[in-house]
Amino acid sequence: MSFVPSQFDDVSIATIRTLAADVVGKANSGHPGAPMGMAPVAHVLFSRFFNANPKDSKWFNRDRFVLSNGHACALQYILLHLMGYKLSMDDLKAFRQLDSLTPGHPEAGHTDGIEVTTGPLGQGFGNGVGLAIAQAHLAATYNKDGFDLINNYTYVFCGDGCLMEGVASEAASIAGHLQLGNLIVIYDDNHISIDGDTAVAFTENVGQRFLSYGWQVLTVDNGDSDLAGIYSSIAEARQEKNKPTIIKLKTTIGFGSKVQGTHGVHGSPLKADDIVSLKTKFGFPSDQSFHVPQETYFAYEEIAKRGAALQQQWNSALASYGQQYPKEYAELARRISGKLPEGWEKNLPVYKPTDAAQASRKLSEIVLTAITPSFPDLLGGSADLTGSNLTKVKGTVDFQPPSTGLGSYAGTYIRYGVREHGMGAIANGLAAYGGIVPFVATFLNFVSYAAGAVRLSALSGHRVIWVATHDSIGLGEDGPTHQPIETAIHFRATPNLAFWRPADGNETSAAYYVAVTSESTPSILSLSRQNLPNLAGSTIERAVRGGYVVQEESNEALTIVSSGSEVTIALDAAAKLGAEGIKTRVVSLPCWLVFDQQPEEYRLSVLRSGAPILSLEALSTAGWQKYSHEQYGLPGWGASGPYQKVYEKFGITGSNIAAVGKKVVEFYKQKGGEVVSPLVKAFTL
Ligand SMILES: Cc1ncc(C[n+]2csc(CCOP(=O)(O)OP(=O)(O)O)c2C)c(N)n1
Ligand SMILES: *[C@@H]1O[C@H](CO)[C@@H](O)[C@H](O)[C@H]1NC(C)=O
Ligand SMILES: *[C@@H]1O[C@H](CO)[C@@H](O)[C@H](O)[C@H]1NC(C)=O
Ligand SMILES: CC(=O)N[C@H]1CO[C@H](CO)[C@@H](O)[C@@H]1O
Ligand SMILES: [Mg+2]
Repeated sequence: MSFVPSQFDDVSIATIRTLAADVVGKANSGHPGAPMGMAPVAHVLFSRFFNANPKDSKWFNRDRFVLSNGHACALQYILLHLMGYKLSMDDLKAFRQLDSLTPGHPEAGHTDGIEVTTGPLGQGFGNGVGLAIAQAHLAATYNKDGFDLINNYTYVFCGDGCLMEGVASEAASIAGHLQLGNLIVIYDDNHISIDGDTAVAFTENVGQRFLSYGWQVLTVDNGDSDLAGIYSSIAEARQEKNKPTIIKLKTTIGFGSKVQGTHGVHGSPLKADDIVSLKTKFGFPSDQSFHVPQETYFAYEEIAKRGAALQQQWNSALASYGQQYPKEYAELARRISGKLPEGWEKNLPVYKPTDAAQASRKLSEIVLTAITPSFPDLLGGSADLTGSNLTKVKGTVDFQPPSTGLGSYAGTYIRYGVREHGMGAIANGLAAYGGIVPFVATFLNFVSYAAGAVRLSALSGHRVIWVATHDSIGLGEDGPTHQPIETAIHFRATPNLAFWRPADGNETSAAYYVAVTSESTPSILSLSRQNLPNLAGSTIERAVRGGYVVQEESNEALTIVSSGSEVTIALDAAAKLGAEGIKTRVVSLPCWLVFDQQPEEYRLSVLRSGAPILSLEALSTAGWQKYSHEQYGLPGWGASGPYQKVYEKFGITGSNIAAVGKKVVEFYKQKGGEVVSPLVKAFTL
């Protein structure tokens, strides 16, 4: 296979370059440099190799494309427009304007053809690794002799910035270990980032780094015009089935501009006279903006036709597969359609009040063990804490390259290594691929390491489930370095992220139920290391509302609202207060996001007016003001010691909370007047 030039190549590349200048110029905002520099590789990749059907952007076996250097999105929008995705010339003209389909960085679920949200550098690289894992996994699970149903590639563009970021290094390291031959990264090696020449901060040998990760490394010395060289490097990358490939593509940022090769063209529109000179240089009419020659549209229509034909062939292959392998077909078709396995939720365990106390991390393992056999979509993994966080269900096989003898690509358990941030970005890619429900595990404290990826799960609506164990000072001896204090409020403040802190077995099942059935919301399940008794009155049906009354009282003097491991302590305090004639209700509030979505009437019945509400959690009290009049929690960092001693040190015991509760009741009695629920407000957002 060698490069066959087309009469349309030069004009197409010039179209992309001049359009990039116009798109950014009209918005007077954006990044023209990388799109102009990467125009040739984009053209060669999409015109010669890329398999996708612009008229059906969700076709399952399409190649996946990720623009990890998301600031270069003018390039992606232009390509989508030329290929005939649902993105018009008017959309290009509305670049970076309010409510347009062409926002400042690519957003998944917003613009047709965008697979993952990018812009925070390095994330897209990690997503690409996740997409490639999903592809390899589904291929190993469903392909049969003569039926290569899942066989496509993930292509990632990235720049210097992405390769400086740790998240990309983590993902690259595991991609090399996993021998992901279907992953092809094209590195825009233009020697420029915002501060200028990369000589000021980035002088490592990137090629050697990736070689040592186990990647194939290819170099194209002239990415500005050597189309044949670009072509043969991509072709070579596709030939390598046992290693991911990175192509170091040397380009000139802002190619064609008067300021090409400088950081001046990274993130500022070209000056008007520069745009005129650029168009003249490429033989385009200098007095016209957004000019697309017919030849360019023609060349890109051919790409779309090829994609449509490929999908048609694939559909008939899928139909014959259905004849020969009806069972596999039914399952694959279900997964492609996004439906969950019929009746999976019937396997969620329930507990009696008399069942033994267990750690919620253990309860989580019991859930996973119960649901996994009839839930092939689950693709789990842990950042080197498998034994502690109890995420590997007995009998599951590791996802590993067969040559290692450690597992297979059909395996459903990923050994992420100690790479939380990479794991989070990879899980976003797994979710974005479709057909997979990823869960990932680490200590709650170290979910913060992955916060960059977690916020993108929430922004993009990826169903990623974090099994986050050791969730408070209750982890005890490991001490303040491992005790998450601020973590819950950080993630509770993140829009569209369900942070669950279940208090017992039924609540843990409820958390899993909501996490799995919330298609467009990631969840963090915050789980205890220490044993928790089952609460009389907790049921899945009640807990799925995010908050409910676990112990009712009429004409109460006090309500204690709590979550997770502290609900039992709240109940203990309530019993002590009750014995002194101070009637105390207890509310369990395992998930703020879900509780906030309940009807006002329900919320006001749970956290009602008439008596003060005291919150209790062995974490920072920040945010609890929304649900309570008074807050008890940790004033600062935790401490190292046996966990009961640590709880005592901070006064989180039944007797101290009873004393605090008494003080609260006294205070409000003295103060006089009506005690109104903190949920009663002039407005809510
Ligand atoms: C995590 C993160 N940090 C910082 C930024 C801000 N930023 C956007 S582009 C950029 C420089 C990127 O350089 P490079 O990838 O080489 O892009 P080029 O200048 O070649 O287009 C920076 C620092 C970001 N988008 N994401
Ligand atoms: C990608 O999928 C199409 C359609 O199934 C197929 O024809 C093509 O060969 C695939 N690409 C590779 C490299 O396997
Ligand atoms: C858990 O839920 C089941 C089913 O709703 C219920 O029968 C049981 O009593 C609940 N367990 C506890 C501890 O409340
Ligand atoms: C199912 C599973 O792998 N469970 C393991 C969890 O971790 C403990 C050690 O902490 C092992 O004993 C279990 O076998
Ligand atoms: Mg650069």
